[in-house]
Amino acid sequence: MRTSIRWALVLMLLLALTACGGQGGEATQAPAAEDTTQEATAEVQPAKEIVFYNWSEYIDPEVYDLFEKETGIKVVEDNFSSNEELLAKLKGGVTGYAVIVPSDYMVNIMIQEGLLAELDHDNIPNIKNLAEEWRNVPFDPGNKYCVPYQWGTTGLGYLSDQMDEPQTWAVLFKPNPDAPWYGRATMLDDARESFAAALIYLGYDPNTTDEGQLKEARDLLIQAKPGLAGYDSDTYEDLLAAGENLLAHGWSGDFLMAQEDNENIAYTIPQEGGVIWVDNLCIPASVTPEEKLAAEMFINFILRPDIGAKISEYNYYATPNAAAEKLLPEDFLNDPTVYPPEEVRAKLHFLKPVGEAEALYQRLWDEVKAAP
Ligand code: N2P
Repeated sequence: MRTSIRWALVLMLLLALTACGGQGGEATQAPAAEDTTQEATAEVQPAKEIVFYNWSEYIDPEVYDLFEKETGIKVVEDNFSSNEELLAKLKGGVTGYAVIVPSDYMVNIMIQEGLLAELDHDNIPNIKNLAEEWRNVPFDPGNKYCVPYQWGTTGLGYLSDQMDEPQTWAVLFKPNPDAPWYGRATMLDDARESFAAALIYLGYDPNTTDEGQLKEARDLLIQAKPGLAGYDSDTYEDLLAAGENLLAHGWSGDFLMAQEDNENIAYTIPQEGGVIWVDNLCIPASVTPEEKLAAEMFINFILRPDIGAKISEYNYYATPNAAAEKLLPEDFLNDPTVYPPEEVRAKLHFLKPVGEAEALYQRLWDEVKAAP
């Protein structure tokens, strides 16, 4: 009796093992590779927490709470100050960032370097809310890798109760010790942006790769230094609001946001022109499938009309989201700082990748930073 029970157990165990082996075999010998992929995708659960690597003060933190309430996914924010800093992080092999916000020309570079994951549009149905002109941007046709987040311009913010509206970039590049803003002005801590200001002032293409022109721009930036309090991309608008500085090279919406603290802050694009840009929500190629799904859900959430409008109302940048734009108040849509009028727009340049010259820009920028 006992022996037969023992044999029966051994037999059951053998049967169970064969069954397991059979199952495993079936799974590996799946008839169509496509089915396996679908099965795998269906099994992916979104990560419970993702890191959003963003420019500072660029999203209403309430968006995180609303997203978490809806999906259970927590978003943690970390900040970078320039496209080059973001690129260096990714090239250095950092992992853990699920959503990043590179500008136009940097999207180009990142696609070329294989640093971005392709978006699964099935997970981002709200992409349909984008205005037509943002569905086919030259740096990423068809939104294959990124979704435009916000757009704006780069110009000069100033305290209108303490100085006249600056008409020209000469307020920075021809420093005058008698000017009230001398030593109380800042420029962006950003190679491409600061070189663009100098090149535009000199009448050159802000995307030039000509070494002579770039050296001239370097000399001009060095010449401006005695009139500067420093280079700053994160707190320049707060220093204006506090009355510590009078003039700053910076991004349109940041100055509008700081108007909430000091109504005398104003913004202008000097007569020589300035920079126009669009920042984009993208997913680094290094993400896990779980992070990618959560990242796509977050991007889809941002593309909801009410959330898009909320973000623009917070950061004062224009939205590429047509459905969100409909929800924004008239005075926002008529604000010339947010939407530059045609004659100003004609003087704005997008930054473009400069290929090999990128290293030259960085080297000359290092020289500017190191100069007295
Ligand atoms: C927000 C910075 C705007 C990003 N503080 C400039 N591309």
